[in-house]
Amino acid sequence: MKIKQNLTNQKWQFKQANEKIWLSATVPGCVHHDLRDHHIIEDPFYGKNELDMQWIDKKDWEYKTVFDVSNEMLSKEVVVLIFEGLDTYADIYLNDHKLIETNNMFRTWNIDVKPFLSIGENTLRIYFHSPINRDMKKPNELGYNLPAVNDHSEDGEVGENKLSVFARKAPYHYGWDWGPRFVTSGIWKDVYLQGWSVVNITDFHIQQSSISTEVAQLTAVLEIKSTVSKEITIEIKDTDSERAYETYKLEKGTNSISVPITIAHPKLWWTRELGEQNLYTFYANILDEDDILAEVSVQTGLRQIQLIRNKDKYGTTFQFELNGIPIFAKGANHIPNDSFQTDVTEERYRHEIATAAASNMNMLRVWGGGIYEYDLFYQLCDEYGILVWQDFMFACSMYPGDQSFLENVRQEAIDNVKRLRNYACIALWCGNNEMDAAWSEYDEDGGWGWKELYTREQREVIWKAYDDIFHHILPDVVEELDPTTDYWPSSPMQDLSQSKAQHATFDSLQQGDIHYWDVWHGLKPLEEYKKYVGRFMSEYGFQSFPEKKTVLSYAEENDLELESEVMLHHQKNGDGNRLIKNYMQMYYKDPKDFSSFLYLSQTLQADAIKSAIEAHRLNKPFCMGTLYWQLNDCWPVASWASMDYYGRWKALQYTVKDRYKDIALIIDKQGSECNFYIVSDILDNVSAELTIKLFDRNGNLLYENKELVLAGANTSTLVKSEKVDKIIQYKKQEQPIVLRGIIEANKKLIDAVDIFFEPIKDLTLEKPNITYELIEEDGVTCAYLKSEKLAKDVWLETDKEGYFSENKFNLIPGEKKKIHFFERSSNVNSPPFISGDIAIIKITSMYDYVI
Ligand code: BMA
Repeated sequence: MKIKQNLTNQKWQFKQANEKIWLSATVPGCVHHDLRDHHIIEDPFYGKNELDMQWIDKKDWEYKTVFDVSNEMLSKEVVVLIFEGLDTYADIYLNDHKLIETNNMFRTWNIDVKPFLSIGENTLRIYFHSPINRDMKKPNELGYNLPAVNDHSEDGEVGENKLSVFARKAPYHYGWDWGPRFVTSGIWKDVYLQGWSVVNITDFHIQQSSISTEVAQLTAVLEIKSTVSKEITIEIKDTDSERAYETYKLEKGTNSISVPITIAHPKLWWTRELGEQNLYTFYANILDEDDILAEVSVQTGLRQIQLIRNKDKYGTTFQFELNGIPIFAKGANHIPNDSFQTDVTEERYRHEIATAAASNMNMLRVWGGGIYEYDLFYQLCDEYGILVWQDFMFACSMYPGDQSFLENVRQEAIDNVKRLRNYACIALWCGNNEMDAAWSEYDEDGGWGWKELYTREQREVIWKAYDDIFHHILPDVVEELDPTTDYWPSSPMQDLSQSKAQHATFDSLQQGDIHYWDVWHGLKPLEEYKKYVGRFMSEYGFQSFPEKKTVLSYAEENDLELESEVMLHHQKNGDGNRLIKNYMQMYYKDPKDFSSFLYLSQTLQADAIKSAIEAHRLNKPFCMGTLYWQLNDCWPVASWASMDYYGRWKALQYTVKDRYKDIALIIDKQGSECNFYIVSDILDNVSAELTIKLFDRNGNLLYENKELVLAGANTSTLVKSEKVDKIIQYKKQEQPIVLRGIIEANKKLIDAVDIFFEPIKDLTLEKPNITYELIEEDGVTCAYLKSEKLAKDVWLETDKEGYFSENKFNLIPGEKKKIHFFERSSNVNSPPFISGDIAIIKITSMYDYVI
């Protein structure tokens, strides 16, 4: 049987290569992390510290550890040293013998080390070359810079040299329009020794050939290494069914073996809204008579997931089907949770994925400028029923195409497809982010103006590299190693054979996936979200600032103005603050002060994304997915995120939770008409009572109408249209009036939505006087809130970490709203959120923030 000796989490040391003194180090970790622990650098996220830390990536660094090797380990026929991740250009020495040089952060390195080990003390030393120095000559050698629009080379003091494209290293390390530039080096994943004799199972894949509720036809594909040629029996079993046996003659070397498995009446894996997240554990044992020579296990969920692109009356569908059921994808784009990935604890991952589930999501896109995520991320998505759209790690750049680069990419794809293909959540492999659209090879006038910068010959070379990677290498790896999962070359793309400009145009809405950025980068009004609805909206976004407590983690009280150096430093989208200000002027009255600006930036972001989500959902099934940009942050910053670096929910996170409800009422005002839609993501028809009430600011009921409505399963149904002038018969000076639409089924509230008839900017709000009572129910204290006057966008604050059952809601005089609190749990053995006592420290609303 194989044995493992972990070399992480033991005594490690590090030093700058040309210095003498070794200091203690943490592995897994990175140089920045260790320098910070030794107070050689300060908090990288504070103030403008980022700029003082750019020297680190221009130095070489060394790490070493001394470890004992046992007799038992050395008695094994094969001993391998395995690095699950090295960031990035590393020379590995074992007892001063150089083993290999590495050049890809995303690959796993397996090295046969038995000849270089001795019983007792051994020294492992890793020499990290500066990723900047290593690649510095490459633009010159190439004769030009490759496009890399988010590479902040100037912050990194390397002028125009866009080096990110040369290193197979997380693109966001070099800066992004929400992220700082910290080009790290280090051992960022586990490292261990593995010893085995005779046979070893090095890979175990459960390929899901055909899945239905009656039967699952599977193939267990094993990669087995053997030191002998010999007959063995393979036993495959799962959590609760029959065993399958297969006798096989192993050859010396690497063997690939397929064993068919059938499971009758399998318990299928479903997304959160559709059913249970049933998971199976499969075990593979290699038997030699009665002895177990090797064993391995893997967990997966049985499901069929497909991207369906069929011609229909509008164009071509772009929808995921799970076990034959069309899914409307509700979710967000995920970026790495930290500039220093090894700081992301298990608890932070759980918090993120539990937040996605609590926000009624069923899909996350692991975007291509970050990392192939840790296994834990996908395990949690499997557990919570959240699909993953998985990009390969290429974004907003063009890459070199020499043979060694291409081969490196191919190996990277093999490692990661193999590592991730057993997760039930993996719904799609996507080649890259926005490269096809930015380059736009087949549309001379399209794209971001990149190809125009190159000569005809250079253009050909650059496009050939693109074509090789995204139309050959990556799809071939997916086809070979994960043939039941679809591949899509780039996001966004209209079709497999052509590309148009990134920004949606009316003629591109009928097919493919869309990144719609004219609202925000193009300063188009929010109403445009309604016009540009495509088949699958894989990106669109709107920025806001984090809450004050988070701002104060990087700024001092006297930095608290929009144009201060520190605030500008924590806004990486050059135009960001101007855009927030412009939009705020368009839609809101002026903020009273800086704190008000922070609050209003959040409500504005929530209002913007709400209108996009509603437009996308009510167009179901024309549109079958909405993934806003972006769920999380990698440091404290102004960004498009719905939850900040500390995992604190912005107003948008609450709005998403509300607008992603599996059954939602959407009121769409079109001119003088109000259209009431019920959008359902569940598989039963919904018969509900729709109530429409109109209130004045004192809570007087001006109008009420109730009727029974029927909404279709898994679609959007227009259940009622009403002329607005018919229902609003009030005098102008009595505004604001609010229309509340409510849907109930079996006397249970399903959804309630408010709309106002005046633009928010024109609303005359009065001091609301919000009060609350604390009441203990089911062992926890919750709050009942009420207000004397109409209160818009009520915002509750607490000093605990966690989330309220609702926030950013309106209070109509006369209503009592019950709010409870879910506390973030620091204990990974308990659920990520626990129902806890509410402790409100502040209640405000729009009235408090505007002039
Ligand atoms: C999209 C993303 C990111 C970027 C975001 C905001 O294009 O793919 O590259 O951070 O927009 O500009």
